[in-house]
Amino acid sequence: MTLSSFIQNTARTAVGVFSLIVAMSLHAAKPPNVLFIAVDDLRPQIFSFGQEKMVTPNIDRLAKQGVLFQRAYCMVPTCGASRASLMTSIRPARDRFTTHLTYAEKDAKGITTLNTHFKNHGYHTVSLGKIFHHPSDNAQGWSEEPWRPKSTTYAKKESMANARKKAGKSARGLPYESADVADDFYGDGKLADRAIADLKRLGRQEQPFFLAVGFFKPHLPFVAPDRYWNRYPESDVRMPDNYHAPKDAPREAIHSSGELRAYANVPPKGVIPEDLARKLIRGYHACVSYTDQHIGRLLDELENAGLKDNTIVVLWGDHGWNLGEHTLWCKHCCFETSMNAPLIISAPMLKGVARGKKSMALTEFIDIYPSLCELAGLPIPRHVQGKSFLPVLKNPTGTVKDFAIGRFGGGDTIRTDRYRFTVYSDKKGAPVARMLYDHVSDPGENVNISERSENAEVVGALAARLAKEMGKPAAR
Ligand SMILES: [Ca+2]
Repeated sequence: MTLSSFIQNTARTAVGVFSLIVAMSLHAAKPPNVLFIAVDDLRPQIFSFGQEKMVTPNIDRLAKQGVLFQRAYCMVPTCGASRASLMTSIRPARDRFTTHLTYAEKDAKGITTLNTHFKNHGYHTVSLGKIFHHPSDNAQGWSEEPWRPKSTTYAKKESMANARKKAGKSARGLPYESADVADDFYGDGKLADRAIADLKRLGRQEQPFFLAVGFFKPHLPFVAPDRYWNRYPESDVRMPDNYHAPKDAPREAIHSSGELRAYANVPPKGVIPEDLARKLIRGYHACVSYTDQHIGRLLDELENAGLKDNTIVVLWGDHGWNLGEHTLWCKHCCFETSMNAPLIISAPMLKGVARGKKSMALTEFIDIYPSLCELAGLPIPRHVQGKSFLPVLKNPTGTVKDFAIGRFGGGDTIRTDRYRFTVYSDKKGAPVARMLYDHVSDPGENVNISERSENAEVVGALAARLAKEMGKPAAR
């Protein structure tokens, strides 16, 4: 170790110890632990979010312990970019956080990420599974090397048969699989086992922990043990009411569901046939229940290890997912189905934080960072662009902001209490198309009304608001 790095490390440790003392004085006892659960591609397809056919008793149990955000929105509906924005609390822009392969440390150089901030303030931080898209991204912000389970994607040989090769590189098998295997056959079962072992280990330490557990399902392919599929009889599967593009929507709004088409036995173009669509919907539901089971095991372990009362639990899906709505599959678009994602927070150690309540407050995923800081008694870094929703946790009928903004590709989108408005721009930033949906009369976003003369004033106001609040390009 060089002298300067020794001095830096010593200084960082001193800051960490000091912050821990400050945090301990804010919280009568030990500072709260954080169990940070990310679920890849989880839309609010959950019983407690109003999906009555879903079997998700464990996520529902967490909702009863905390506050469920019915209108939380990702910043970018694709894995790496969404996570980078959430973990930095910095808005995406046309040149920042743009793809599933985004690195936070490259697009937001020098920014202290959420995990790093907790580590710098005395927390033992651990990353299991998928938190950042790349395990190496901001790896210095974890107290231990990020860990991911090793497993095969499929249990059955035939699932890989006829795998489709894309551009001569990757070969993908079927988009779904139902197999008679144990829960720990697939990666997420192994991940839950490791997370439980770590909860036992970390719970015995004096140091508070920030344990991040990122489940990989319900991301494609929809592989799950058959008993989870059996919770959703084939005859009960319903196609979405709007298995069609919205009336008068611009062509920029609809993509070709390319992520799905990389899998075997999926037609390369055209509307996905209904028999395949039903299998996909059923498979997605099965994977949600499979993940719910793992989450239940983590919640059980919190109780068994005596950690429940002093652990903040936050659960989020990294973005929404289209299950055929608007003919779309996967994410990558500016519709509500792609932007809206689940968020639940439980903080039992803090007086005044509600339990078992649902909030309709518009919430952005960049708000998670400052909220966790406040809940844990840590300072909020100056770079943070989100706003703490602690007031909503105390009063779930309240709000802290009246919009949620996100983007994907050439589209920038704003959700207000009543409307979703989207502008598509060309590479030079000139607007080329737009969409307006009135959620009072059209919650499914089926009729674009942006070009109707009676909406000119609303469109003008929303366009101005969007331009004012959206992420600005990175400073050069
Ligand atoms: Ca994802």
